[in-house]
Amino acid sequence: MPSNSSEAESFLPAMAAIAREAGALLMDYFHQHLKIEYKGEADLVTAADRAAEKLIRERITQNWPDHDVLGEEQGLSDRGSDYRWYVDPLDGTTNFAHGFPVFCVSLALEHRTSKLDGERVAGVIYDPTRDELFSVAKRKGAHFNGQAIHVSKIRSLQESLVATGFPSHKRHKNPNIYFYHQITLRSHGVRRAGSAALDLCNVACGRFDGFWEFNLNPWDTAAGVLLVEEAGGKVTRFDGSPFELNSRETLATNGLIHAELMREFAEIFAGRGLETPPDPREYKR
Ligand code: 2AM
Ligand code: CA
Repeated sequence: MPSNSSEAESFLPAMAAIAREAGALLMDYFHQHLKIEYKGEADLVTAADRAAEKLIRERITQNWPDHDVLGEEQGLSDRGSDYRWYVDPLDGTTNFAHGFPVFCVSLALEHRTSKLDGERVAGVIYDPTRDELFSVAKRKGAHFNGQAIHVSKIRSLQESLVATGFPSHKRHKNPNIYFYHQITLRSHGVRRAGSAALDLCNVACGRFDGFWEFNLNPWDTAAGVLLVEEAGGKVTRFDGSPFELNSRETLATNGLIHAELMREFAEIFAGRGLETPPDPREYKR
């Protein structure tokens, strides 16, 4: 099958329907969870994650029986196809577990043109708590609930609202707290809402001017990175080199503050120290 932009776009209605159906399923679990409160939290989350991924895999297989699927919960089903789906059935699991309504479903489709080369051609991210659907097809632009979207026009970090995230495990090995500190001092603020896929949506539609995170997995970024790029933004590693799904560094911006954030990151990596904490007489003033 040829991979062209019209073909990529033709996947979107079915992708959106799958994401909406999985989102509705997550909301059923979410409301149950609020009633259950203290009992079986981990089990419930695992059940929601697994049930949503099972549903998504069933729908993909019904529509495209030969496509490969890589999902957060079940790993890779390799059927030898040129097409591969990246499935995050519930991005924002920690939020979900605590009843904090910031989570989503993320689906992306990659077309491999050779053994080494593949490009993401389409993606959807659905936030069932707000009924917000973000969709993207390669060379066909990014959309939010059917309207074309574009990244923000903010030109300096000082005037920017940006976002980052922290992993739920191995936080002691994550250097991001230093970045969080420095960028907080140099911007309007750094939000940390707990869903990388939604953070990327918010860059794409201009609510955030930039986003960065360490160690994300392919299913967290596959749809959102394409969305930012098609919305006119830029996504690279922290040193500006090309982003890949296994890069372990994601820097996504409106393009205009990209170089400035890269310079800040280079300085932090080079060891510019944290300012010492202020004396209580300072911060109470
Ligand atoms: P999840 O909710 O699907 O686990 C938090 O900013 C983001 O990082 C979320 O998108 C979250 O996805 C992801 N995340 C959580 N724990 C992680 C880990 N240990 N390694 C990599 N990404 C993680
Ligand atoms: Ca995730």
